[in-house]
Amino acid sequence: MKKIAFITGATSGIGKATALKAAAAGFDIIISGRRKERLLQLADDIRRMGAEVLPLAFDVRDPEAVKTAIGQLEDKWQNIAVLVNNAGLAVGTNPIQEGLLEDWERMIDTNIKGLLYITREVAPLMVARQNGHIVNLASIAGKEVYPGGNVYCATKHAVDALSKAMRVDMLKHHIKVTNIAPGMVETEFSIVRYKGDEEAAKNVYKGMTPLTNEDIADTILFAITRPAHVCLNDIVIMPTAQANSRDVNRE
Ligand code: NDP
Ligand code: 8X3
Repeated sequence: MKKIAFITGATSGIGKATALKAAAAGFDIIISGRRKERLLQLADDIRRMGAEVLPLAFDVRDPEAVKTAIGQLEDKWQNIAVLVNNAGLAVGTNPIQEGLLEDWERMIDTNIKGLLYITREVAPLMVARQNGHIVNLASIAGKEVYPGGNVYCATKHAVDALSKAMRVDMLKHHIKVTNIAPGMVETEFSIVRYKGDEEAAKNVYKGMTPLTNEDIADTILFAITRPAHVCLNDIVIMPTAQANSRDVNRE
């Protein structure tokens, strides 16, 4: 039987690339996100690759929706070997004194609470089987802070802490936890952060070569295909042109 990978935030960017690469590597795939049409299109693409796929459209911020979607999984789909907690976003770059509560709540509800709701439903399935691997998409924003990053950085510091905490709680259940902390990856991330301002989003990567969604997907695939006794705990990955969140070599 093929292993099952559940990837949240698969309608775009890192999640989409990870779903496609995991399907190519022989996993059957559960994909989730809010944009149903994109999910169904991706599901078709994955099916054409010969993998089975289950698209689940829901908002990770809605605990009841999360519970229903995962609680109603058929037996086959409950055997989730790998959970990739990828759904997440940054909204806004205001300094703290000008922060918008609505932006803060979207980030906290998605990046921390959404990740927790998903994990709360999937982890017991893994514990019951005494096997599994949870991959959390954190960020270098979970290792450092930078101007205007305030609440986004706080949410990713929380993910970093939760990865460590999950690893401790999961230890006796033989479940691996991998924290992935990328630097700049050109996806829809900056378009969302700048609320649809594509020019501002483009400028983030001006004069430098950012990582691609495929670079991160390759890294995730490497982590989830190690032998049973090997766990990559924490992976920091940046473009060659980036040293940290502030030092970027633009030419
Ligand atoms: P994208 O914007 O391209 O993709 C984000 C994904 O998250 C989409 O599929 C989106 O789906 C999903 N998502 C967002 N909010 C929700 C929600 N409320 N419910 C369900 N799904 C949701 O960005 P990336 O691929 O770059 O981001 C993926 C992860 O990687 C995020 O956690 C991000 O913080 C992290 N990251 C990104 C970096 C970057 O530079 N790009 C660097 C470091 C970390 P939909 O809108 O359909 O719901
Ligand atoms: C995304 C990377 O540097 O914009 O998490 O915070 S950064």
